[in-house]
Amino acid sequence: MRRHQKKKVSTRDYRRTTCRMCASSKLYPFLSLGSMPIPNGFLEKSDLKKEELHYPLKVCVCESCWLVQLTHTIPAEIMFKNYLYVPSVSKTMVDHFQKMAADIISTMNPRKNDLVIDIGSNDGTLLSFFKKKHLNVLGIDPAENLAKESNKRGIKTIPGYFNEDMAVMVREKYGLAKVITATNVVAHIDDLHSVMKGIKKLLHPVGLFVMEAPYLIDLLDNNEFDTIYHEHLSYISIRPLMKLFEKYNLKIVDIKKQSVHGGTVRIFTAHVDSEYKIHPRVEKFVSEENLKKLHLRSTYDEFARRVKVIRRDLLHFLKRIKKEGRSIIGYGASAKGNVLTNYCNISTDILDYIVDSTPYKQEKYTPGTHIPIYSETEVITNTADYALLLSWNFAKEIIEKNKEFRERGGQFIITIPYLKII
Ligand code: JHZ
Repeated sequence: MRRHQKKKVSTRDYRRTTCRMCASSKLYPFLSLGSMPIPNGFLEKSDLKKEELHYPLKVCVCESCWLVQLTHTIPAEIMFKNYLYVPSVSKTMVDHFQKMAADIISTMNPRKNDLVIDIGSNDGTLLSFFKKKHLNVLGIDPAENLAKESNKRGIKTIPGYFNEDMAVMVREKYGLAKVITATNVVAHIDDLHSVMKGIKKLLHPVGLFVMEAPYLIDLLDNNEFDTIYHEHLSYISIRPLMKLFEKYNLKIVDIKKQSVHGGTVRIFTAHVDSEYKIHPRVEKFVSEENLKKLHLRSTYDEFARRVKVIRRDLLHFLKRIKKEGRSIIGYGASAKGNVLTNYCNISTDILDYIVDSTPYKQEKYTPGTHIPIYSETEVITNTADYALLLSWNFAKEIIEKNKEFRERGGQFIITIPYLKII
């Protein structure tokens, strides 16, 4: 195996001592995934010999507000300035965003030319569906490469971070927003209070703020430990979030469960004095969180125990089939895949390479484990016996489009929620 030049960042650097939501110092650490590079830190061939920074990856729960969060906060500039993840390469995500736009439009009937703002707009996929319905759209995203691409495609995008100052600037220039969306981004933001202040200032009196985030209950129930990584500073559950919104005179008016990303919640929020009624579903989510004992240490300890079992079983299986002379490739160079491979120390001694549909990732190497990434067409010509599914959240889409691989005897290895070979 290739020798990697690791440089471990001290565990004292970037360490949090208080909860990012309620400022309590009662943080209970329950799982360490070790030390690894940032999950979207893909490398060029010329980078492979350079030193690679490894940051601690450890998760804790606040015993005051019960927000699950990382113990270390890596500065956003390190992670998001040049970003290679785009949702538009996955049909599942494009369909999902189309339905999400339709859901929001039917919920609040915005008028032609009303303003829709997407925080963390990535390549503008979600906004493109609002634009088709004749709404004015504006994206905000720190990834300069993606903002440039979106602007080229006609989705006006400001490169930058959403916070209170950005909200004030946008309000002055573009006016109040009838809809503000934020998919898979609130959990990525360190200063949640500044986000809330920004939303409060930018949201029209009858507007809706609609966010989506992977749901903590699914993460725990389905052992989705590989979705724990440096970008995800918080792991969203409703009870702590509700308190945060209340603090800023915002109210959660509805929550809808979605299947993407291993189980996601779509949360609709409005000004507290707006006419939106609170749907009974909201209370059901709160009760469910009590039933699931999200307010007990033992829930998290038990999860951490299961994670170690998954690693042990997976490594045992992979080593056995390698010994039998079988070849294995990886499928989907996702951020979560990079967590799994780094945590399990899986490199080119086990995986020949990884295939991925994202053009930006192809011909690059995975962070930490330095596995080469090729386009998906490699699977068709390749004779691998197994494909380790590193994007288990797209299992259906990926398995369906690789019928030929299975017809000639290839098998998929799925790790989450438990080891399965199909
Ligand atoms: P995917 C991203 O995580 C990053 P990742 C981010 N931080 C976040 O919060 C979560 O999403 C929610 C490829 N693929 O979506 C494309 C194929 O090759 O699970 C992607 O590289 N063929 C914003 O990176 C990867 O798999 C296919 O047919 O863990 C999937 O990455 C399909 C469907 C996907 O997210």
